[in-house]
Amino acid sequence: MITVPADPFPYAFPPGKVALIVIDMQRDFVEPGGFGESLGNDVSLLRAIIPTVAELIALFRREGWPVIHTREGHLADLSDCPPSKIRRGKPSLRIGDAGPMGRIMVRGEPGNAIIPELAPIEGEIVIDKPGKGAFYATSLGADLERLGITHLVFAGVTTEVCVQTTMREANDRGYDCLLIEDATESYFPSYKAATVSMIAAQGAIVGCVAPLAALSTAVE
Ligand code: TIU
Repeated sequence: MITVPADPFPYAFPPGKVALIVIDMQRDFVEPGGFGESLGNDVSLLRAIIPTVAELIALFRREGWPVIHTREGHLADLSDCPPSKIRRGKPSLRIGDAGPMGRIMVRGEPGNAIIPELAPIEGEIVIDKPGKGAFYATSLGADLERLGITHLVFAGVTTEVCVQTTMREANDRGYDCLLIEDATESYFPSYKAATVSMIAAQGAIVGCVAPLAALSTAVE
């Protein structure tokens, strides 16, 4: 077992049964001109975590542990996108509209791609998900079972939306979860702070939380 100092107690995981899930580090959320900015958000906040996420991915690759990437997006005919999701809010561009990086949140469009700094490499699983949670309507559960994974480490955006939803889905399915707090970000700093705190509250009701340095030192 490898033990990481974490909140609210040390997070122990068996190497060989752990995977990293990097949530939605795609151009639509992290680059200007995408869905995130169309919702009125400042994407520079999210861009600040890119070097930390890259370091976390490099650690997993070095150890030979699986790295799984997710992308939120929809089929070209939007048949997997609930009308309520399209209607929600008053974005300058809605899901399916043509934007500077292609159709907003549509699979295969340039904006749906993972940012080049964190691009998946040969052999890494990429999960295309229509929802906030990466387990809903995807192969993720079956993939993790096939790989014999019991412990999941999380990074990506946004902390209170897709990261938290996926961690809760994972927690309900029995996975032991760790959130790397400096490898996740929100457009709203107070939402990130509240999410990090509620995940670890009540004896890690959703999972443990630690900075990347704690994991790196434990793995060395
Ligand atoms: N990936 C993800 O979190 N999807 C969102 O729509 N997040 C927002 O914060 N809007």
